[in-house]
Amino acid sequence: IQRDSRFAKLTEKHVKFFRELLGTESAVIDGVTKDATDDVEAFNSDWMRKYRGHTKLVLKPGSTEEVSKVLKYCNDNMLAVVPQGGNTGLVGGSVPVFDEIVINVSRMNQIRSFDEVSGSLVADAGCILEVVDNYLAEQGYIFPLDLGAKGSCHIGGNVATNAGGLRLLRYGSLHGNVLGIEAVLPDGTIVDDLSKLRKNNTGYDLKQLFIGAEGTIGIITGISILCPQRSKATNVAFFGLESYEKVQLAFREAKGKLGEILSAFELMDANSQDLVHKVTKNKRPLEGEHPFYCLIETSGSNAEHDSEKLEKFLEDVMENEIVSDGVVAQDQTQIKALWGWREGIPECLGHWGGVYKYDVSIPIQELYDLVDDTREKMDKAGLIGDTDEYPVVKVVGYGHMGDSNLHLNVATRRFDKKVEKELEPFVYEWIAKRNGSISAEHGLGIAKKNFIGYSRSDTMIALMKQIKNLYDPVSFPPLDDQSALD
Ligand code: FAD
Ligand code: 2HG
Ligand code: ZN
Repeated sequence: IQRDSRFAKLTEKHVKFFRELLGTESAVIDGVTKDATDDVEAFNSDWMRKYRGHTKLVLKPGSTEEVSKVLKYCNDNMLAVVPQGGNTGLVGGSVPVFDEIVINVSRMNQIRSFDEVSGSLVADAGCILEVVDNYLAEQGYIFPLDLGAKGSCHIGGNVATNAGGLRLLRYGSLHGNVLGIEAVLPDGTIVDDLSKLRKNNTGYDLKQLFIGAEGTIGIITGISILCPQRSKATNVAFFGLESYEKVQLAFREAKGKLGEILSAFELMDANSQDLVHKVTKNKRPLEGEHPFYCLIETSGSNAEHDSEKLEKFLEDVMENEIVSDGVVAQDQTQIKALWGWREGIPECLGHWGGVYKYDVSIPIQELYDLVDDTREKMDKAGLIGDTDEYPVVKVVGYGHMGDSNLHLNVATRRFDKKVEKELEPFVYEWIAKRNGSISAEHGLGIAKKNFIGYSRSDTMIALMKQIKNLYDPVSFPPLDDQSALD
């Protein structure tokens, strides 16, 4: 794709305006009026180091009013922008494609209010997820979303991507938990829908449009969210299983026997654990190796009651030979260590070079077939092997079994066009044939944008474009069909 020349090029005059508007030194990082390219660089590349833009300006407004003034000015002056939160997104949506101005709300990082009775929290979009969760822990509450990137991602970024994470099975999607949103539209209009109400059937629920919109229709500056009470008792068990059929049986048993206290059911295959082991060198939780592993977490209010349930579950899955081996964490340190074998996968996979990531929803019975089929394809093409001449290290499958959400990762020694050609559109066609989704939780970004048609009909795409054009009317005709969703 080419830069649309109708967007203006950044000049010193523009930078001067932003400097006067935002004031302090830390609010504007620019490589236009001064040589600050190093500072700007961190904002130009994504977490995977797969996508790289060429911005010369990063703006960090400190209030919703400032975001509004920035966007209005950019709109009036035809300056392209990209919102960026913690920059942990995995589809290249948080970095500029060309020279778009990065708008980062990290200076907006205050908790605005918390209601200890209802559990509703109102906070700035730039708050870091882990910081908010630690604050909530002190009040006996928990943020209804948890994910491996919690130490860096923003809650605004989480809402913008409608992140799913490790406990969606228990707490549900952000579409259900977010009570209100404050956002700024491209023309500077402030959307003041920061309701704290659980129920509000007065007209369209417009905030839903911003959840998962990936910043395409506005910048989220604040959110209001319903937080559940933090469970007093948490248990984590880690199992080895001999087949994917057995994993499915274990999942059914877990839902049946642990029901209301089940808070996570995560799947990891042997390859993923092998790579984590190679990188971390940590002692494996179980003796020997197994084709599949799963991590089960329970969270409840009565430790004794929960342990009893878990014991019964363990007894059954062992007796019926559903699981081959298992271990239950005895304390917080062990809980953390077991979670490390799951949460650490994305980071460890990057160790060899590039990773091709596919985050897909598939009917649960067929979930793992995609990994086997992809591995076979790589093998047939002669691309996978143990030595440097092969680009692919391993084809790995893991993910949120509880949500039928697989993460197919192809760990490589380098990003390689031959590998990409084998994977795409193969993976997307495979998904479309099963009516799955080519993006379960990470979004479209730049990586999946052109493949939306594998999961959405032409009618649905046209409706989405109408909404995009309503909130962000392009004052010139779009270059082509695709550019309307940029
Ligand atoms: P960014 O990466 O900065 O941005 C993501 C997108 O949102 C971009 O399109 C950006 O333009 C837009 N955006 C950001 N902030 C705003 C805003 N204030 N207003 C409007 N638009 C905005 N995702 C999951 O769903 N589940 C997981 O389990 C999960 N685990 C992860 C584990 C790791 C180790 C990593 C690196 C990523 C993981 N992710 C996961 C992906 C990622 O989506 C989340 O980390 C997170 O939701 C992104 O938040 P962020 O603040 O980093 O957003
Ligand atoms: C996870 O569940 C994240 O760990 C990241 O969604 C998945 O890197 C990936 O493919
Ligand atoms: Zn995930």
